[in-house]
Amino acid sequence: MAYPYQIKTQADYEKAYKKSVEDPEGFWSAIADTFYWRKKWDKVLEWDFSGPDAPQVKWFQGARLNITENCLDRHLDTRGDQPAIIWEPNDPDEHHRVLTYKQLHQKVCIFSNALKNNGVKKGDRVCIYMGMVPELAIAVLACARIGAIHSVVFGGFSAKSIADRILDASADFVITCDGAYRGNKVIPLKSVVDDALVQCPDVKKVIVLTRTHTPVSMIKGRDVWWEDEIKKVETLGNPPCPAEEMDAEDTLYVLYTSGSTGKPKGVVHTTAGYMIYTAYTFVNVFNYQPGEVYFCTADIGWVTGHSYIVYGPLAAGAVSVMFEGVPTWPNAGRLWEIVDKHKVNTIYTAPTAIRSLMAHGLGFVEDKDLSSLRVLGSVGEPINEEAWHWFDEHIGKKRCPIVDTWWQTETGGILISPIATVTHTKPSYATLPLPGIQPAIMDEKGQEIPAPQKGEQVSGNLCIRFPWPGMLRSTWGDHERCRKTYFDAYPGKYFTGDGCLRDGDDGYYRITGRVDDVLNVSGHRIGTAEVENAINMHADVVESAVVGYPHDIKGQGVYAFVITEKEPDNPNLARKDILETVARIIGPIAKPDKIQFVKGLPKTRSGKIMRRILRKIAEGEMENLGDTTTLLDPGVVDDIKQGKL
Ligand code: 6R9
Repeated sequence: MAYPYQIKTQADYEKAYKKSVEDPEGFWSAIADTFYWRKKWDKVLEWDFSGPDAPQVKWFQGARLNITENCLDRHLDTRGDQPAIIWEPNDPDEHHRVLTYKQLHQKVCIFSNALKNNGVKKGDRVCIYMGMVPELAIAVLACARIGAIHSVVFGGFSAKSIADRILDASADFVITCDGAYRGNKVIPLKSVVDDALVQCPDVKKVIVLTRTHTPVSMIKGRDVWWEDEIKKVETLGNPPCPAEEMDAEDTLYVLYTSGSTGKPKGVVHTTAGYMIYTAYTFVNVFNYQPGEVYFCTADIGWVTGHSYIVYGPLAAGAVSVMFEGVPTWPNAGRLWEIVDKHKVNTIYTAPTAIRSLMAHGLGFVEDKDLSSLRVLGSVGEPINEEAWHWFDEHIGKKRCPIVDTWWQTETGGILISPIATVTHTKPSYATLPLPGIQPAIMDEKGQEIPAPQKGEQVSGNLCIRFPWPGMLRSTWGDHERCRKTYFDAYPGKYFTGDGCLRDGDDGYYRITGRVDDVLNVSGHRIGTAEVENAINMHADVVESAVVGYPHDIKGQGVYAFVITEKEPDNPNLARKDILETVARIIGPIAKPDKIQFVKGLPKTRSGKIMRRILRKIAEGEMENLGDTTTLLDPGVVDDIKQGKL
């Protein structure tokens, strides 16, 4: 089956884009027609970005469906024996696993019944904290099949972060593993969950999958083994698990992400629009052809894994490779070895991975057969030209288009990106909006900047002026927060938090990075306020300020300026204590790369920390600090400069 909505030429793109703007309802309903519905919609779109209860966005109102019937059941007749998931383990010597659509369907049905047997019902929240094993995808899909709302928490987050998310979502159920393999490490996931649950007495059941045989404590009445629960269903003869009929706008999942405040938000995605948007963008951006092998290196703990390992590829009936390990273990050739082994046609990865592999040299690339590759993708942060060219030359051998895909947890799917084999690519440009996406570049006064003329470039803050099916609908438990965060800065528009530049010669967009207090460290989104709160929990710390600085591999590094009660006797030990505190409070991913102890922070008379100055110092730009006259005590700046790491 080819995809009727696949864009094959520049003319197709232009036609689709025009139609999507002139007649968005006609455009999206024609695509939606190719999916499986229990009942079709009464109305394609109703929306409001500016009222007091904004955003109000309803796609395919009145429609009834289950996303797993689209991701699994409807493929059974046409491609039941084709692999749905090819799973590559952490240890290259362990055998890989292949789950065909039939097998995945069966496993999802069995685990769905196991969830039901454990009391999970439609609308319940289920927190999933697992490593990258096939059962993670199975757990996600099983929740969706019975209408439970999944909230996946990345395996690198701490017990406290899990607890905060469980409490915010009032999740009554947790699915985890005894442990997870990542490179040469074993992460004791269940034990981290146990620490989290000390704060979450309402959690009724924890289902634990065996992976690493790490010793765990199983609490009577609360904790059960995945394998036992499956057996219970199997002894009943595997009764079928009909999918729960859901409303188009029922919540599919909540995924927590960092913003400029200290507390992560639960981004809410709903069912029908998200399904159509992830499938449509998957097929078009990667120019996916039926039967091809597609490999996204992300973790399902992040939105990229949700949309482009699980939902998008499976809704399109694709072959999706899932990798348990890390790109640099046992050596920096691991990703290329996987490409070679499974004859991967498309690899979708992050600039930080490319940069770290680049640093290990070509020895790990040259002995692999990468001739199966046809399309390369990048996501998570701006891709610098050096990394782009390395990817192009050494991995794509200059014959594979690179799609630099810009999007966010909130957008659900890719918004600005080349379309592989169609769009002419240009290093460091995400190029053009996909059909249905109407960007607007705004100036500081809140005015829209007109499109640049030839020979001209404009830059400003990136907004989107019209709804698209995959967008967030709310933030869990606090709709007003969603309005304030995304729809307040530029009334009537969705504000992305990113800055961008547009080139008048080709109309291309280049994403320049966050304009708020969000850092992008190795493609992970981290709020500076979150890190500061964590540092400030340390008993010796009075105050701290965190900024980002350019980092060769991570893209951005975390630089913390810290005031302590008294000068630390042993600064190195004090730094380690702070790192340990951050790892405890947020997780190891948020640990600062540099910690500088200071006596004071540059503050305005109203007490606001002038981060602009700290950012410059962290970047090593000591001279051009700009206007410091409004500072309460300009002297602190010299002190900080002298102590610069
Ligand atoms: C999908 C994802 C979102 C933030 C986003 C932006 C940055 C993502 C990018 C990119 C430049 C790209 N970002 N893709 N910047 N070029 N191709 O990463 O979601 O974790 O929510 O991060 O990542 O700053 O605002 P999320």
